[in-house]
Amino acid sequence: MDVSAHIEAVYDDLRRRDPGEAEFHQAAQEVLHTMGPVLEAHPEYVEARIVERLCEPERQLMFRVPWVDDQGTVRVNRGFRVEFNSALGPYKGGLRFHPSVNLGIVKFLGFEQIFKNALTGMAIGGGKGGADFDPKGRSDGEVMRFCQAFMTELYRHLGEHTDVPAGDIGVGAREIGYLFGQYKRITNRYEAGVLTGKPVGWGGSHVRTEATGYGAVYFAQEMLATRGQHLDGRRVVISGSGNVAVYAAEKVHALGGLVVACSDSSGYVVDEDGLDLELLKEVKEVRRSRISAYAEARPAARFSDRGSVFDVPCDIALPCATQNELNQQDAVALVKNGVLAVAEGANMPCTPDAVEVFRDARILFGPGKAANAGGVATSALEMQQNAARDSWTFERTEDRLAAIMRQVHSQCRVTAATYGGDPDDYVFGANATGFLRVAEAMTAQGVV
Ligand code: NDP
Ligand code: 2IT
Repeated sequence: MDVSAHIEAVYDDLRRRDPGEAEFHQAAQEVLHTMGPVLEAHPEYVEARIVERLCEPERQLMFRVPWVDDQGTVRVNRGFRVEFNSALGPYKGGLRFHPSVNLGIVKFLGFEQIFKNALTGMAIGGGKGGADFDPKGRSDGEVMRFCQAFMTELYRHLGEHTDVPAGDIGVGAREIGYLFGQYKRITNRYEAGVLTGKPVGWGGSHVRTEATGYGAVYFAQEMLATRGQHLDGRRVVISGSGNVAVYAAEKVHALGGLVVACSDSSGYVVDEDGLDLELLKEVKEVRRSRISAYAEARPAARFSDRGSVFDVPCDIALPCATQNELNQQDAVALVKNGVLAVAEGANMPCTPDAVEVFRDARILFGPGKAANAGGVATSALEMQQNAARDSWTFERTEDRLAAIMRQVHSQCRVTAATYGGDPDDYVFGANATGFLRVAEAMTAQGVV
């Protein structure tokens, strides 16, 4: 069979059957258009329709989430869980609470998660979920009642061997706590391994909070090392100021770099002295305030709500906010300002034409499936500790994370080279490595 015709047919079919799921189409296209050399080498995967099966989730759940706000008003949100692929292990992936959440976004995230999770080398399948609930401005009581209502429906689909959610945008330790409490209450079972991202005091893993950001910086460091460069003394720009952004910044500073800007959806701050991370955590994690409050508290910093954080000159850019936040124009500005490396802390933050700009300029580019895999990998470490009723030290866990990120990085390069590509092509390397592992398992498990 003609491989490119096969890929085209799968993609056309997917768009026809799921119109209006723009982000899912984009994520699928990004993988499918790199699959040629792999499928040429493995006609058995074409024969077994692996690509077609990968693009169709094993199960998609959508449910009503009714709850009552502090004024006594009844609210109705929509909940999602897409259980995409379980060839390698239980469905694993975060929950996103954000007003923009819809089925297409959950599917794009779940699809990416399959390859990312495979790339970590761990025994986790791919899934994702969330709700179109907006936690901004909601009291703790409202967030708790929402989480309880959400779990009241979702619990029946979860289990440490079935489906194990974690956090994502709008879901952190507070939400995981409320979700776990409700799961425990309904099932009358303390199943620590049913959710990851729990606080360390009751079943969580050290380093899970930091893992995605730290891991993205380790990945950037590995990429730089291939060109004899390092982070020390480098200027770094980070988008977002949530979980991934804050801990990426922390690791950059620990390795001698200087983070000069970060952002949220209202604008960005520039702080030429290097971000004050204690202040940033206080503003974002404790006060749950806007990023402008950082600049108000620090005279050396300035806030802007015009243009893009990526206009700020830097050596390394780490987009850590959300999908399609870094467009072609941003990429051109980064290249013009001499950027050396871009590592995606977020999922699919760079638009396809931005990635093209980096590729043409031979900028080191780490796609999210590889660069942000440290978060889910540490979730898998949390599952291991829960299964063993064990708790590792911070140092031991961080060593494991660092080793996993080195392995993810080298695996991307090796696979790219094996299939006749450029070892610097981390996009192809990540997609192909993840695909091969899942395809082998799916083939062995038969047509299911
Ligand atoms: P948080 O909710 O902690 O932070 C999200 C940050 O991104 C906030 O600063 C937020 O700003 C900003 N943001 C969100 N949506 C938008 C938007 N539409 N436009 C502009 N800015 C936006 O989430 P995380 O840090 O956990 O997640 C960030 C990214 O990393 C996501 O893409 C997520 O999928 C990905 N990721 C997360 C992992 C994890 O372990 N948490 C693991 C791997 C990837 P504001 O407050 O103004 O909304
Ligand atoms: O996108 C991601 O990898 C995450 N949000 C983390 C998923 C997880 O299960 O830890």
